[in-house]
Amino acid sequence: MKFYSKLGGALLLVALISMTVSSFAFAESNLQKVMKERGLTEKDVLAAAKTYTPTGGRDEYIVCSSGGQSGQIIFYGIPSMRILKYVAVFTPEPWQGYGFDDESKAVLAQGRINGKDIVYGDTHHPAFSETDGDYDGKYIFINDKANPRIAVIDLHDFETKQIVVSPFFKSSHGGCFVTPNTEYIMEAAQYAAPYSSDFVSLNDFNEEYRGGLTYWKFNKEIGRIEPENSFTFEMPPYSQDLSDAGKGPSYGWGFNNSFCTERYVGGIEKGRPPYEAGCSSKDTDFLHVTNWKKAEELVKAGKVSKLNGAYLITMEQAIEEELMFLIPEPKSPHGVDVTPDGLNILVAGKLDSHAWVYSFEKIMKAIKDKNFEGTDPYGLPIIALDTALDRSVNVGLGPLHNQFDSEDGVVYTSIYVDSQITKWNYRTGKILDTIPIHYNVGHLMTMEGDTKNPDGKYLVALNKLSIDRFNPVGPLHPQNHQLIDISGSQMELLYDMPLPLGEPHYAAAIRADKLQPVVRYKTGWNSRTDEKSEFRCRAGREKVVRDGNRVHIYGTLIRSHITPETIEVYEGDVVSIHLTNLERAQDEVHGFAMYGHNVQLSIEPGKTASATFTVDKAGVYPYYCTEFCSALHLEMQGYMLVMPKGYKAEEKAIIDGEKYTKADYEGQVATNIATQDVINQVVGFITSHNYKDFPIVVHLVEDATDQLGFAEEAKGKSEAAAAKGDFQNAMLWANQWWQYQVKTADLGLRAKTHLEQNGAKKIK
Ligand code: K7E
Ligand code: CUA
Repeated sequence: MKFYSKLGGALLLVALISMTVSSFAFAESNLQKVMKERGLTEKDVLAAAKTYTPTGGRDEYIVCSSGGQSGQIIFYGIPSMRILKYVAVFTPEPWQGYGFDDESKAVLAQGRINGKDIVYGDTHHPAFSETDGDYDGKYIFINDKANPRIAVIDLHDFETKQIVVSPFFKSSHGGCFVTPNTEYIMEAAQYAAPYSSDFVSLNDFNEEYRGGLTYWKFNKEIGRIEPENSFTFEMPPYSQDLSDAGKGPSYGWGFNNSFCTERYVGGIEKGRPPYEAGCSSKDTDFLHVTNWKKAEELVKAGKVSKLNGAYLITMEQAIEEELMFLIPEPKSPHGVDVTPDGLNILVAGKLDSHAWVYSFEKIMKAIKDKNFEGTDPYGLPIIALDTALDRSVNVGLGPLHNQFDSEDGVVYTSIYVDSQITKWNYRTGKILDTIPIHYNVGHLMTMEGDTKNPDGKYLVALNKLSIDRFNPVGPLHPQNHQLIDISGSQMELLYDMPLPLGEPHYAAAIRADKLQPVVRYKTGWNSRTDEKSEFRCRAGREKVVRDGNRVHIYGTLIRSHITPETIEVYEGDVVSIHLTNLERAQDEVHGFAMYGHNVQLSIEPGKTASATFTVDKAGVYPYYCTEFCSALHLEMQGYMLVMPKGYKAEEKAIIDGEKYTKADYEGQVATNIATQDVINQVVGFITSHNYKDFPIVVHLVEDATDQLGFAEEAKGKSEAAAAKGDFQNAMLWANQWWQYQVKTADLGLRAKTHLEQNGAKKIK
């Protein structure tokens, strides 16, 4: 007996193995066939396996990339390189209703300059908020180079909340870089300009034009920048470029590089040599070293005066209080990056083939010993290069930016002219590896690569040119983000991703599990101010409030109707439509678009959004929901009737297009009873399981209960009409009753599926 069972087991095992082998062989021959057909090498297939993410899969890292001239930011996943979302920041974006609803218009209005609306931005450097030198997943900041502004994006809903305008600069590039606890966001000027908004002749460039560096105070509790507690260092009219904040031992200090310390102002139209000649004639420019910790104390002690309504630390004061120092750096450098341990500062040469490694300790010693080689024309002390430098390393032609590896001392530098990434060690000066890039890399990024604890793993090269990498789409090419595996000793190219929107300058990658965004708002929420909207509306409380020609309409949205379904106003009225999305289910967004009024709202579950406009022409203006939200999405519609002034709405009943009989009504009721049976079964399934342990299901059940309540109401109206022999209305209300049942069933089935797929347990 024993023997037989053993034999049986063995036979079964053999059968299983041969099955596995044959199915594996089958898969393999299929794979080989596809590889052959598509001309893929084994290396390609390996790269695909490292990036391919099956349906429903998640990425390990989320990237926030600048969107360049689009004025937006872009989120995508790594390693899949799937684009998840463009977030509107400085530019109106209709899908998100940004710049179309009153709430976001108020955010954009914060970014006005000299009273003018500025509806685009040139976003360059996103920065995640940090706690103790590590990303905390709470906020992201981005600068606008063209109009010196900073925006705050809250990662709890990925929406732009605030825009602040520099009170001094006329451009800004060296932002956003945050101090290790996001005490401040650094923003440096780029093109020197007068601090006033008046005309100042270029002949007065040296005396009247100024650069600078602002430390914007960030309040982490409320998630907003406090301009009133921010301060700016006045700087010489050198073109300050990128910045970085010290950390660890260098905490409290900030670093900026610069170009065109020649202070050349061009003028080819007057026969003078152009900017590029005059701005690169010297061999070195200046690294600016600022002590923000000490400056903060002076501000708090009331020792800093204001200009243009904001604190300005003049160069005179900076010299006197020993707050700012200069150190020569290679000609026209670009990136400046503080090492994860905070001990070194790396500067990439751009017009030099070296990366220069400065020592924070040596800089501090020179400052302490007052060991200066002289001063610049503005009296700022200069620390000699030899005094501050650990080493310089030949990394290739045109080094731009640096990012760090998880391995101590290892750094990656983007090499623009040579189109490559160089991996090297800043402690030993040894070159470890290089990889060619397609083509002309700007910034590069490793996972959490500018924090205290870089993760290594992947690197993205943000390439300026894509040339022949993609199908041609005309003379304006997409940019190319190339994903590189850096987990081994040799870098390996994995994937090319075209980015079809603006020039993404810089990007930052955060571990996905640090992000915990919400799926819905508290009902009646103004998402831009993050408080209850004064215009929120509950189900059944929809109303119209008129004061003279000022009309406020308080409405709601829930599958599948917009309340109100008819809006009657008069020519010349100023109308505000405030809509609250009553849904609680995940992803049940409703939109709102109206003919001829530039209205397009995106109203996510819980949100209240408003559109204000003047109706200057009598007419008929249909509106509808723009998100395909349910099977009866197309029926989410209505009319705004703009009546001529003085028009009296006639007492004329609406004549229905269709006539219904008692038989129609009874047929519908039979359908509804059958539908109710389905609902009861689903409800039975849900309530017999531990559904309360699944927040998503709890929300669906809440929504379904609402819908069922509405169904009851409609049922009552239908029965009342039938009792009076009014089968026209009885049938219409019976149909509405059924519509609510369908929505209930839809929600219930979604809940049931979720429970089944996520291992819910039977409780009774
Ligand atoms: Cu294009 Cu940082 Cu603005 Cu370098 S920047 S490439
Ligand atoms: Cu709501 Cu479509």
